[in-house]
Amino acid sequence: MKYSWKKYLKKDALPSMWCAGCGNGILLGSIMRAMDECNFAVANTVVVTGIGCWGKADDYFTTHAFHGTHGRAIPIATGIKFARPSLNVIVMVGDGDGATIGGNHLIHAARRNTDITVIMSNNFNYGMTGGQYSGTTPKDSLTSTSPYGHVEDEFNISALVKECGAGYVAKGTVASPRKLQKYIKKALARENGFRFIEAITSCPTQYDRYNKLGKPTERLKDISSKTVEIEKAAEYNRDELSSKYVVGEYTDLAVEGYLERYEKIQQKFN
Ligand SMILES: Cc1ncc(C[n+]2csc(CCOP(=O)(O)OP(=O)(O)O)c2C)c(N)n1
Ligand SMILES: [Mg+2]
Repeated sequence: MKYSWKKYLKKDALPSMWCAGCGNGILLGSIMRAMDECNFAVANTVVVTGIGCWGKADDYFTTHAFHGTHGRAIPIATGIKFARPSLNVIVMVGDGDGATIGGNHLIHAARRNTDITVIMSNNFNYGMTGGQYSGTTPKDSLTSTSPYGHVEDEFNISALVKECGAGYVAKGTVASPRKLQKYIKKALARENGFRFIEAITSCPTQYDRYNKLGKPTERLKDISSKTVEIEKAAEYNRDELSSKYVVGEYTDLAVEGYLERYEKIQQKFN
């Protein structure tokens, strides 16, 4: 019973393609444990991904999977959910995929309360393609395309998704995988509305190396030391928050999902 989450793990696909010390494996474990807690049937669940290191996540699930295109995982998942609403549809996107090239799809799915769960692995860069900066790369940090310090401000992507009207939004880190699991379980257990989980993760080969954040174990400690609970965020100013990870539940609202509203319209004509 303790290891019943392993039914979701495609063991033949191991070892994973992720670099040694990458936090994506920790996130994968939190997701599978949360799916197990929700008793998700393998045959009734679809994992949808885009392209990127985290976009390879679908390789490791025994569930149905759709490996989509970069930035377009959310519209693909929307089509799957609307075509067959009884499916559990879980979307896995990177910060480049979901917050940058596909940012428009993310905000509109949140606004519509499309009935899917999106789990973003935020490693603060385009990991797969050489460590370029993305929409979540913190100001002043170093990447392959900002070798002297990043000029732009970064998104707090969870805050943005909350403002778009999503029913459930939470941010956790791979340094606290049980908390992450708790948030993912809450998101998956909801039957409707848009649910968004942002998981801050490590990237030893690109972001962490450029920024001298230490070996993978040191980076996990570094992530913990930069974590601020959302209830305490008001104690910091904007500049201070740029180097912190504000974690917790950003919103937890009872909302009508898109499908529920659509059905109400249909009923008017029946
Ligand atoms: C339309 C399109 N643009 C660009 C690319 C190239 N590309 C592939 S993965 C990637 C970045 C992935 O970054 P992210 O989503 O953060 O995932 P990570 O690799 O960091 O997990 C890019 C730019 C692509 N495949 N398709
Ligand atoms: Mg990334």
